[in-house]
Amino acid sequence: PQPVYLSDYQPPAYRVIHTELTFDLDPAATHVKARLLFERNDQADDKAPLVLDGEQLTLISLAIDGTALTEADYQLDDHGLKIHTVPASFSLESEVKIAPSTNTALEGLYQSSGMYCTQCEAEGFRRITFYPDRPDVMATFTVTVIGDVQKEPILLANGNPVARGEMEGGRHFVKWEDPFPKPCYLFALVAGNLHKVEDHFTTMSGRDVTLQIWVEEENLDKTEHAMASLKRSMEWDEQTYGREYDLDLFMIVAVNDFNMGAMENKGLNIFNSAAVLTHPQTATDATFQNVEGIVAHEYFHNWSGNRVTCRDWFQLSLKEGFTVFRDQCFSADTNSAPVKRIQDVSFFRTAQFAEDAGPTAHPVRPDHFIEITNFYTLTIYEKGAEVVRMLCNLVGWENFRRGSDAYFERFDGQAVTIEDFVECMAQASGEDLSQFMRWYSQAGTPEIDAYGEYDYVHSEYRLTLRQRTPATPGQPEKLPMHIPIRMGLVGTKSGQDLTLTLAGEKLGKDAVIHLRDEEQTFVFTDVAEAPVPSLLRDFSAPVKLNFPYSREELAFLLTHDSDGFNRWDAGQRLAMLALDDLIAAHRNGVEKVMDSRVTEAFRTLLTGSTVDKAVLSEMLTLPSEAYIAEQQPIVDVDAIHAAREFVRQSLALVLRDEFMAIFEANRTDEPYAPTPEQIAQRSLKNTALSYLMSIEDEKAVALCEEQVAVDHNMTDVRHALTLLVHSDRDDLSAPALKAFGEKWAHDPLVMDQWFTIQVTRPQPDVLERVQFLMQHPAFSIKNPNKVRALIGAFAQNRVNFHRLDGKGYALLADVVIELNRLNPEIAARLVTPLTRWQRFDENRQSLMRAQLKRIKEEPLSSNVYEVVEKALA
Ligand code: BAL
Ligand code: ZN
Repeated sequence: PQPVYLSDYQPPAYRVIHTELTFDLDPAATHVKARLLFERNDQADDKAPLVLDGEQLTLISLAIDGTALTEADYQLDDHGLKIHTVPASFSLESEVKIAPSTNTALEGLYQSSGMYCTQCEAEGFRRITFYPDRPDVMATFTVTVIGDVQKEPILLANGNPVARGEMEGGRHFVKWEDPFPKPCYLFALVAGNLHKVEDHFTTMSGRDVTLQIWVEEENLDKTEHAMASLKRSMEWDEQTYGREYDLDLFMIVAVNDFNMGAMENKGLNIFNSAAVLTHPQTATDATFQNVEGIVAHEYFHNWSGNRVTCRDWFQLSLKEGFTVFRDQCFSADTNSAPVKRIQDVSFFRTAQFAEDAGPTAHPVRPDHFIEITNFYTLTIYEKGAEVVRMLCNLVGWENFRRGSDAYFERFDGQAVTIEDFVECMAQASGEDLSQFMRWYSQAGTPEIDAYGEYDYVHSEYRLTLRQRTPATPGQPEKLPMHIPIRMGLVGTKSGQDLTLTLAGEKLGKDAVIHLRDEEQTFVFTDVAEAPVPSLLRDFSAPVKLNFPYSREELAFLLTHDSDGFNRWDAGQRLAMLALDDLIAAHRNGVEKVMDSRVTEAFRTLLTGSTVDKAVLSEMLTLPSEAYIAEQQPIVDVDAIHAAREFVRQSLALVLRDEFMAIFEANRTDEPYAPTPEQIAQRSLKNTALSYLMSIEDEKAVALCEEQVAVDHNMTDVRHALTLLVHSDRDDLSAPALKAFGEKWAHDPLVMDQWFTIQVTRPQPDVLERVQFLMQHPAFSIKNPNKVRALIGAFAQNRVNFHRLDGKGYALLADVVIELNRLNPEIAARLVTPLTRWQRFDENRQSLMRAQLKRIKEEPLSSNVYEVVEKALA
């Protein structure tokens, strides 16, 4: 397979003015008729052929302006169709046949639990009909869906229904019109035996919008939270961005087999059932919050993505980075803002930093790709959102909002580039953002080494910052970035933020300094007392910042920093220093000794803390094994696991009563509600229970047994069951698991949790469990949620996946090889843990490489080929 390059972009020679489609649904032979009105673009050569994408289509007929074409008129291959000569303006009529029932890749039109649905982003539409499948071709659509009255009573597509009727042979049809021009990746069709929940929203200009959530009948009681989230999102986008919904109908459909979380098709969002269905008995707090965020994300795309879309797929972060930033702000406004930030950054620093340091590292705007589905990455989404967040902080919210208004107004109905977006921000603010653009073109995580010195004589604090971005594949040399660093100086005597005066200008007690050069020194004057710097507040830039803090300074920031995020981060840094010592002790076979400063910091948090419960729960949570691994030059999975467990157990032994008191104080009999207050309380209580279970405290074991039996709240049940299964009390966990599995055998989303709980435990029997569970009737390799819940979760189980006999790697490779044939997109994602082989010891490196080479010997999809090729380069 050959890569495509951003630099080769050419506008299309022909645009589609209007698209008319008719689907005659059948599992093995759906007929798709298309009537496309084309016009040649002014700049195009009048002899330019018409080039259409098309894959896995059986062509039945082809005509231009009613005249059938013969084989001499066109050239057909596995990737599409080229018609040699066409007029300047014409109608192309085609009919093709496709087979939804055998479509296991879940791209294009496929069947999920008997219902028909589509996934067209990025390049799935070419599996539906011959078309210029590129986002810069935007057309209005009229779609007629014909189905069986019994099997497909509900027939949905984008826009508004304009006609419906009965047909002979037990068939019926519905005709839909979408008046907003859209690229074909936003096309959607759903047909099946669906049931709806309906509500309404009145927009800011007083229009009534009908809101519908379509599900299988048994899930009708799991839609309330998604509907409430949708209404909150619509209101938030009006109030925050002035964006109003534009159609009279907004639909969400839940499907069981879906490669992504959800898809923002115009007026007809299609959701993975895991990203929309919730019920207190079946979904955890984390799922409730995730659903709220994804519903918001897809809704926000209506403007940032649909009304204004991407010129080409290299610009993917234009819509995704901006929309993730928007959904992050929405969730922060709706829940606990500091906790949202802590959780996002915690995940980002673990997973995106790893991607940015690995063989598949790429810029927020890649300059080439083989398979675009491989670029729905943490870099495009999450780093893209961090870049937009920096832009917002650089220009200030008011300018950002003016820039965003200008962007939506100027480019409505167009397909544009990242430059267009940034230019709106530059014009609204008057800022020079040219150096800032490097965030879009340079891959890798910038590292900043910081050093500070207090001069008692002159009352000055000199802060020196040196930046460096490491080489990444294809980018050996990097230029300095424009990095906004939000900071304060916390007085060691007063414990208060000191006023920042830089070059004679008073900046206040919390300010943003701009690092633009490779090295810069900032001299703060009138600093009345020796300070501890609080740097990168609220994670103001996606960088690694090293400052030689002493443990005492970190303990000081943990209690005195006015920035909630940095208070949490100081605790993480303090714990990391202790963990580093313990990892070294484990490797050297030396007795492990707990750092009493960490214990005392925890005691203070447990007994005297005034921070809110949600933040406190985060502060009491140690860095994950994955995050710790990211900090090590060579990952020693066993030493990391042993060190972290040692800290957990040491804290639990010394602070047993304090943890128990926190647990007791936060138990409640209130009926479940996904409110921020209740979620915080449950989170804190369950964090305490985790510590107590790390020492298998008798009372904690009894509490877990009690909690597993509660029936009204999956958050508590799942947490307690996980703690039992991850403990050595198999006598208790085996019957509890069995009972849970039997009780929820009918609910696929709960069974996903059942799989994950079992394959993430640290005990050494996990590999055999995975093999056993792959034969379980609830598992199917064709369902992406099952693959993620069982195989994906196992690959995150660090001690078991990285077994020294290499069997964990072999199992993953076996599944990747099988999935490569069935669902290349999921296969390519699943292979990721093997691509990180450079991070491990030589023995594991060679075992992981051997599996990558075994995969490479297979006849590979372009998806898996691209990832494996990079990993072995
Ligand atoms: N556009 C793909 C799914 C999402 O990011 O919303
Ligand atoms: Zn998105």
